[in-house]
Amino acid sequence: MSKIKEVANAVELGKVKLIEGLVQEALDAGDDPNAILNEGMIGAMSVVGAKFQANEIFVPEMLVAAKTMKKGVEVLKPHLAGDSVGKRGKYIIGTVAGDLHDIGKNLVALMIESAGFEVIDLGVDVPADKFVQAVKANPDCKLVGASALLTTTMDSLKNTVQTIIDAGCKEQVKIMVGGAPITQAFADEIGADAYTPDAGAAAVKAVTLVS
Ligand code: B1M
Repeated sequence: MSKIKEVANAVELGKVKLIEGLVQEALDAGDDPNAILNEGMIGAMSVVGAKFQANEIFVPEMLVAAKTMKKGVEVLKPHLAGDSVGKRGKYIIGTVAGDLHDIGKNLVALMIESAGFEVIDLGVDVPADKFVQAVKANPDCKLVGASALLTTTMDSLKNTVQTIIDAGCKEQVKIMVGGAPITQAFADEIGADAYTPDAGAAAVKAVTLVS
């Protein structure tokens, strides 16, 4: 079995204690860190989601898979991130109110940081007002990213964008949105400036938005 497949199996089965060693072994074997992330860990989370949907596993198993992935990403982090933190300015990011999913948001934050931004991470379940407060507290920040993973929190994303607009912050910041249920059409509909489907594309888009 390839090392990447072993990493994927460990995430899928929630082998928290084994994951760090397996990711390190994959790196030592010369596997590309991006392939370990995308084919190994993100791929495994899709399988976890499908099993949850099919009632084959339940919330506790999803949680332990998420915990396993987070530990694995910690080992990968130095291999994915660059060393030019902050040179492109600040980037405020958070998962919208009502939504506790943070793995995708954390990956976006990591890629954004590696593209040279200083990331201000507001965490999960972030009320729209808190985004506004953060924008106003950082007048030199030009980008905000908001993540939503549930179809039920798409409205919360819409409210977040509208609250930022209503607070008069659009002069200062551009708003980027993303997350599994989000589409370009939805981003356009709610008045976001940019939608990207994944973390890598978010980093590329962020650079173009401030260039
Ligand atoms: Co939840 N969950 N979950 N969950 N969970 C999903 C999202 C679900 C699709 C599973 C399923 O049914 N197949 C489903 C949503 C269905 C829907 O909305 N239609 C679901 C559900 C139903 C729920 C609960 C309601 C379950 C319950 O309690 N009955 C509950 C809701 C809690 C809440 O938020 N209020 C819940 C809870 C949880 C856990 C806490 C157990 C755990 C999260 C732990 C954590 O994040 N710390 C969890 C998990 C792990 C998942 C799945 C299995 C994996 C999510 C993940 O991390 N994916 C997920 C199924 C799935 O995604 N296939 C599922 C990997 C991650 C890298 O991908 O987050 O999509 P993703 O991020 C991507 C892109 O979306 C994009 O880039 C990222 C990487 O490239 N992206 C952006 C994300 N944000 C972006 C922002 C950007 C740009 C791109 O710009 C700013």
